[in-house]
This record gives sequence, structure tokens and C-alpha cells, in this order.
Amino acid sequence: MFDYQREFIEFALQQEVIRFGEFTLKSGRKSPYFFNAGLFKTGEAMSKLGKFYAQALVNSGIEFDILFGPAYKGIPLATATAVALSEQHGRNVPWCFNRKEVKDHGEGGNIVGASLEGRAIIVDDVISAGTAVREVMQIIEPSDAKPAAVMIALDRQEKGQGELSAIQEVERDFDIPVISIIKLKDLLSYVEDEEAFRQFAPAIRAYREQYGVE
Ligand code: OMP
Repeated sequence: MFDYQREFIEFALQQEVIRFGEFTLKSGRKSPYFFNAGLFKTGEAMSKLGKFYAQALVNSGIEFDILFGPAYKGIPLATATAVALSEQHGRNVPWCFNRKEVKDHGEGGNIVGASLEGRAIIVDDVISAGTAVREVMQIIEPSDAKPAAVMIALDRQEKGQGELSAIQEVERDFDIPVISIIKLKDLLSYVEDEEAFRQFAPAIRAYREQYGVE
């Protein structure tokens, strides 16, 4: 695990974005941990978060032209990443997002911000079973953009529709990489290392036995 990944876990725990307990996921799976990106809820938190996304994106070496933030949760994430790319990495990258409701007056259309074209990075929060990211691909398909990668904060390393991980299925079906700031394995090794969190490790390991993939 890199230093910035450990820092990210500590930051997310401090903001209560990562919590332990019993949570029912979108997929119906019952998880002993949950990552709620909506709880990065101050200016300072968003500023830091954008830096983590931008760092992971730059480290990936992937070439891209535009950031796309799918509504709703992807919108502030793409915004914060674009700001950090400009301020920290000297890269002035266009960004845009979709409306969930199609607008038929005013400027019309359902994309706001830069026009959606070129190699697009889809900036989102979490992939579990991969349903949300498939919906995003359908939004991009009719545009002039081509997905270059999906960028998320947490890869839960779970099975998708079959035996592969949801991420492997996305990589296979859309022929693009998925970049994450951290993966479940990083979170688990952090929890195992830290006295204060070690109590949560057995439930996470049991969950990984049931739904996880390597
Ligand atoms: P999948 O569509 O199954 O990949 O789940 C991804 C979505 O689930 C995310 O976009 C979130 O809305 C939600 N989610 C979280 O935000 N955090 C988690 O730790 C787990 C989930 C989830 O429900 O799987």
C-alpha cells in the first residue's frame, strides 16, 4: 500500500465516510462496511478528496481529454478532480456531467459543462456489483466521447454477474481500465494493522469469502 492510500483511508475514516456495521447494498448483499462518498461534506474535505483522485489518475498514466461525472454522486467528484488537476498538476482539463432529467427548454440537452467528446474518464464513487457503471456507459454511448477509464475511490473487489470481479467484467466488456484510489485489500490490511479497528477484520474477511474475488 502506498502512503497516499493509507492517508486516504485515514481521511475517509476521520470523515466517517468509511463505516463498519451492517449495511444492505444496492445489490442486496449485506456488507460489514460501507463507503459513503456523500459524507465528504465540507470545502476542505472536497479539496483533499479531489487531490487523491487527481493523484491516482495521474499515477495511472492513462491519457484522456475530458472528465465526466455521472449524476448525482459523480458530479462533485469530477469537479473536485478537475480543480485538483489544474492546481496540483498544471492540467486544465474540461469536465461535464449529465442531468438525470432531460431538459426540453433553455439550452436543452442533458449534458452540462464541456461538450462530451474525446477520451473520457468516468469519475464515480464505488463499484460493487457493477450495475451503476453499466448505466453510465449507456449515457456515454450516444455521445462523441469514448470511455478511456473509470476512476473510483473504492474498488470493493466483489463478484459481478458471474465469477469474475465486477471490475474485471467492466474491463472486459468495455475494454477500458478501472482505476481506484484504494481497494478492499488495502482497507483490510489497514484494519488488520490498526489496533483500534482490528475488531472489524473478521467480518470483512467473512464477507470477502462470500462475495470477494482476488
Ligand atoms: P454497484 O452498482 O453494485 O456497482 O454499486 C455501486 C453503487 O452502490 C455506488 O455508486 C453507491 O451508490 C452504492 N454503494 C456505496 O456508495 N458504497 C458502498 O460501500 C457500497 C455501495 C453499494 O450499494 O454497493
